[in-house]
Amino acid sequence: MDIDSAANAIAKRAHYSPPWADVSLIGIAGSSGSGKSTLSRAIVNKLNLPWVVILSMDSFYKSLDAESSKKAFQNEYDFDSPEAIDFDKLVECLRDLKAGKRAEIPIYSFEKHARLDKTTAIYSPHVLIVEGIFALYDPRVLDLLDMKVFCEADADTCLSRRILRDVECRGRSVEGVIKQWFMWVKPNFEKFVDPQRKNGADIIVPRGVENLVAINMVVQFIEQKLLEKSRHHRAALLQLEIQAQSE
Ligand code: UZR
Ligand code: MG
Repeated sequence: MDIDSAANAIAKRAHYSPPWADVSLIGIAGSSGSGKSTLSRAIVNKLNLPWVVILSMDSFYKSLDAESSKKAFQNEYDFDSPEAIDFDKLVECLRDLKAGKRAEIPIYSFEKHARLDKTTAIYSPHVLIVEGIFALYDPRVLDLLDMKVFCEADADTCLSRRILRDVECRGRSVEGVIKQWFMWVKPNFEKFVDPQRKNGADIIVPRGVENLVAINMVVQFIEQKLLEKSRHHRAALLQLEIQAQSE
């Protein structure tokens, strides 16, 4: 092959998009304590594939100024409003990943109520699960999602899970968690979180991780998507091969 035809072949290949440039994005929203993180991990385990990443929206909290930070330490800052989330940054990261680029994910410290200087890099996942109370909130995110899941659980289940987790893992007091629940989590659930089911949720999952039927449905959907992409990939490669032979 001479230089010109090699250059032509490369130019043609440049229009070909490999499967890793086409990550499947799954959004999992639902109340705090509804089991989003556990459900996400169950899906990853069941999928049993490499290149599956869970992205928690906790990473996208905005850094707080001194005044808001003071409030936060007294459980008086509203972390359960969409205002607290840096959706622009989230959209930027998701778009980068969709374009096959590397994304720098912020690291948020709940001890400092600020974003750290470091980031975590994600690149080339085949499947990315975005989980958080507002995973189905921003229209730009909704546009990018291949599947929208809403996790459902009774409020008393959510509150008891939240108390146990926040006391054990997040160094909170029972009083603090309960105060925050009635001040922010519950009213904002009704105002912002619950209405997300209407933002085109493809599947509503009651009983989270116990719901094997729902987990299997999500897993089958992802497997189907990956199979389609792999077929498309092989067909595109075959076509390139045929073109190369005829040149
Ligand atoms: P989920 N949250 C924490 O308190 N600490 C963390 O490190 C991460 C999150 C809280 C957050 C919000 N607000 O109410 C909730 N505060 O967890 C969302 N304060 O996360 O869906 O996992 O409960
Ligand atoms: Mg969680």
